[in-house]
Amino acid sequence: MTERHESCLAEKTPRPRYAARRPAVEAAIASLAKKSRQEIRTSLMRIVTVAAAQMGPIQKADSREDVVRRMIALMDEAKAKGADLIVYPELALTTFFPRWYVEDRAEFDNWFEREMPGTATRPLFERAAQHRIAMNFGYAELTPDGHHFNTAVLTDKSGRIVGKYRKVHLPGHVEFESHRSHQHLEKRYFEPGDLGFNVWRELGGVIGMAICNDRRWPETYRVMGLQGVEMVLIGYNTPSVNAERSEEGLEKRLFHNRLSVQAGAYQNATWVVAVAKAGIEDGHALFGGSLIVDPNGEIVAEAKTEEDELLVHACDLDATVFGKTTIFNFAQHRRIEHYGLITSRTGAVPPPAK
Ligand code: CDV
Repeated sequence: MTERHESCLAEKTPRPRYAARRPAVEAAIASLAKKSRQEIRTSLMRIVTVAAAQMGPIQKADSREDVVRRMIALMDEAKAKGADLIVYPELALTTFFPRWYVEDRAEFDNWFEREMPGTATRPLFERAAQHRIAMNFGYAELTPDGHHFNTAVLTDKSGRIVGKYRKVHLPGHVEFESHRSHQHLEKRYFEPGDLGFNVWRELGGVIGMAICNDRRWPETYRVMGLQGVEMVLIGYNTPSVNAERSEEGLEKRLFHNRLSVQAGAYQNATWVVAVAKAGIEDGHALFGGSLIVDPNGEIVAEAKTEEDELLVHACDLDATVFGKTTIFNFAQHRRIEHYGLITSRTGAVPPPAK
């Protein structure tokens, strides 16, 4: 072989180029080897298998440890069913305490968490990391500087908190109101959230959070829709009867629940996972009806009980693409020059009477 021929062959050999790429290729292979089959499938196909973990009632006397044990049992079941993400209700660690009127601020601080995870919740985070399952749950947050929020967190699959949301729309009232069949004192216990409606890149998609009453407001979904949200996670505690209209019972309340969630999903071409705390808490009824809604606004799974109950669905995040690029292609069709009142006016002001 001539020298010239040898150098030609040397030029053609892919070895030097591969050698340069080798560390990256080996790192990719090593990281793939660490992933489960489920995770590889998820990363290639943008499937997020979500478990909506409806919870039955939590009584005033139940401890955080009791509740966390129930949450872990639901998580074990979710993992066995292949879930990537488990979604628990609003204020998942306690009874829905804003129904109780208390004068003494110190007394009601017992319902709040000063750290997350704390002693009682650490086992939940540890189990999530062990299972490699992301989670979302709500709790009452007391900040180091004394602020009270109705909060939800999102963790990644290693149990690290990657996102926090503080409830913006607080229903109810501040003082005891005797005309109501039950009290709903969220405005007494909490300040309105100060973080806005953010989204996070997690699980191969764009994930957002909201809490309970937020689900009834189109602005909630649209602000996240404008950030390309593909899955909205919402926990709730909703009394089965309207405190100010006793004839509005369970059926109508469940209808409004579906209506709000389905409209939010369809109009923003996003998955929505809405999860209840349900059943009779110290004599007060909360409805169930947890549901997973697809980006077309259709219900793909719905709870049947008012107990701890798991709904599992494999959500294809690419199912959001059609709506986002056609009828709800915001960039193409929205007319923001006509939407000013939405951010400049809070209450409705009808035109002057004739
Ligand atoms: N926890 C809530 O925000 N509950 C309200 C009730 C009071 C109407 C809800 O919108 O479901």
